[in-house]
Amino acid sequence: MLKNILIMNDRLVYLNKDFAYSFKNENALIEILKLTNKEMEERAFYDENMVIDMLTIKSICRKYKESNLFLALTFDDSIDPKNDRYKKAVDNLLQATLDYIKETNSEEKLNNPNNLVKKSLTVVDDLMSFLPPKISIIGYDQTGKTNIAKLVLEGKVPEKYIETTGLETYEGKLFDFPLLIWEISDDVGEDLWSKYIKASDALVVVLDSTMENAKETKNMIEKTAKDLPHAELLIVANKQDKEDALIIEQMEKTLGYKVFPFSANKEENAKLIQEQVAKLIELKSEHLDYSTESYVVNRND
Ligand SMILES: Nc1nc2c(ncn2[C@@H]2O[C@H](COP(=O)(O)OP(=O)(O)OP(=O)(O)O)[C@@H](O)[C@H]2O)c(=O)[nH]1
Ligand SMILES: [Mg+2]
Repeated sequence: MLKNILIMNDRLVYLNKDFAYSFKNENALIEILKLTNKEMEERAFYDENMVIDMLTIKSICRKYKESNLFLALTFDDSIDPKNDRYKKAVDNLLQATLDYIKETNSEEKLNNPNNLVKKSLTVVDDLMSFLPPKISIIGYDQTGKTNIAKLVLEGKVPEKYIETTGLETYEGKLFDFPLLIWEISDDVGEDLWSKYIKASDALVVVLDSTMENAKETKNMIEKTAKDLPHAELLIVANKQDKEDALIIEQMEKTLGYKVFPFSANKEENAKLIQEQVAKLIELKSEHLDYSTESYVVNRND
């Protein structure tokens, strides 16, 4: 997913749009990119794509000779810089920046990146829809995967139950942020299942809060560690409204992970799951309260 767009010229930042926390210390990212800009200038790299790989976070940087503009896109998944759609989106964004600089002669406006963000929002949206986060929802039959996907993207509970076979994909927005959700059935077979969850930015694992399901889901979670060792997890103990639902402590003991108690059959619970999913992908939004409890599991902590 795309995490950050930065356009600058020497120390003057024209546009800095964060979509998600790229680093625990956000300033560190800006500082690294500033150094990269300086180095590219010294080595006279122009009109070139350059990919910097900083652990799992990648940045594609481009520098334009005529204007000395430096652009960096930071994302946490691999993208082919030669991809035509990406190239076109980057060109559009740089062109919007150049136009903005040309028609803006006040120093104050140039120094206020928000003005450019407002002006180039459609171009930024285009880039975002090109690289949205992908979340996979996994779990056994009838645990509540579809209900959760609909609550996250539409805030609604489906009117009637329809079985999902194989793969179902949903596209929508979460707090105005494009999001792709894949609901993956466990009946697709191991090979296909592994293929489908690849390139997920995060995983939502859904359980129906029974002991039998908790035991089998533990194995499913272990399988994901092989395909996606760095993806963070939200483990949902669904159907907590049922009288025979396991209590959370029992589920956490069986699974060995923190779980999020939930009931996906009520529309008024939409905000609760939306907030946790937003935390799962480290979404930045003024509608989000980061001080509330997070149930996100990071296996690498
Ligand atoms: N009581 C209760 N029922 C729920 C809850 N969440 C989902 N359900 C019901 O459980 C059934 C299955 O829900 P789905 O969301 O379709 O589950 P799924 O995992 O997508 O099912 P498959 O795609 O068939 O594997 C539906 O009848 C839902 O209404 C919940 O929290 N509480
Ligand atoms: Mg389903």
